[in-house]
Amino acid sequence: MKGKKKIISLLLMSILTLVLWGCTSEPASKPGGDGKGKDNDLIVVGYAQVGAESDWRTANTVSFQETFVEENGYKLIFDDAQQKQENQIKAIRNFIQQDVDYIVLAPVVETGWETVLEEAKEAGIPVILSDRMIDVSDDSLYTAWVGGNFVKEGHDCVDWLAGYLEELGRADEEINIVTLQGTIGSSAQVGRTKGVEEKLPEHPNWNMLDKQTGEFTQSKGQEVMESFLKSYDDIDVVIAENDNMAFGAIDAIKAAGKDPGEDIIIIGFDAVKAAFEAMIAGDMNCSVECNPLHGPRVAEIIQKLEKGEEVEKTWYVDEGVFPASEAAKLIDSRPY
Ligand code: GYE
Repeated sequence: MKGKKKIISLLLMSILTLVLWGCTSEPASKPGGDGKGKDNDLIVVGYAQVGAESDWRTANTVSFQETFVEENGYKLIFDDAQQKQENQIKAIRNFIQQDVDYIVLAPVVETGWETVLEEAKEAGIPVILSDRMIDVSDDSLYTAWVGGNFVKEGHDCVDWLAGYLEELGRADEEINIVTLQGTIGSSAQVGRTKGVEEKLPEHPNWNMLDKQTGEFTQSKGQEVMESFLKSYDDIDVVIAENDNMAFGAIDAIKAAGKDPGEDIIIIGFDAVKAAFEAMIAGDMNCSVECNPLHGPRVAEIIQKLEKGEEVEKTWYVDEGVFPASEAAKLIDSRPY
């Protein structure tokens, strides 16, 4: 009896020793790490996201959430700013307070970032811009930017329309266009509007009747299109600066008893899956691609920085143009 008790207490003691040893032998921080000792060995990334206004944005969020996972060595702190710059500034200040390793910012608009980015710089936290650009005189306020070439997308839109009108035998007709613009002051809006405007003089028979913001959302796109349809009875083309506003325009045109894709040519940007569906349904004519899958690209930049390597300041993503004639063939291969 006595012997058995002794063995049990010896066993218990050795288990206790093992447990205690296990607790204290955890390294305080990763080998070669910065000694901050946060979340064990994980690289902490704060992402100040614009919001959830479009299919593009959702795909972008998912791309970050799937990339910056523990298995890949990251902890992601995600913030949805509901399309408000003040919320993004707050989020960045929170990230600084939490002493994250990297800040990723998808800036809702281009201006007004100096103060908060100075604060990040002073805290020694690298800022990587994703998707949209910022307008600052000191470009040391961010480490790198990755996104689409919005001006080129605008050019591609005009060139595609010119080719399509030619195909339809309407190249010399008077063509009336309206534009549903994105969030005013965002790079995606500024660039696409500029790209289209730069090329308009090549087509003196085209008139830009009106431009107004639809805030990149389907509901606002629909609302603005309804008012355009009331003001103008001879619209030939809608340029929607994202697909979701194009979907809103399609609904407004149908409600007005017209046939989108036939009576009015509809062009969107992004080339999200739902745009391929709208093209297959005959409601939409073209979408100019803008790739949202920036998660792995930002991770590549972070990995380089972790190794102390130099990174390129500007990373443009390759993008195509997808007309309705190719939609059925391509829809299944679309990743977003
Ligand atoms: O086109 C739009 C989104 O900044 C490229 O933002 C992005 C744009 C995208 O809401 O759908």
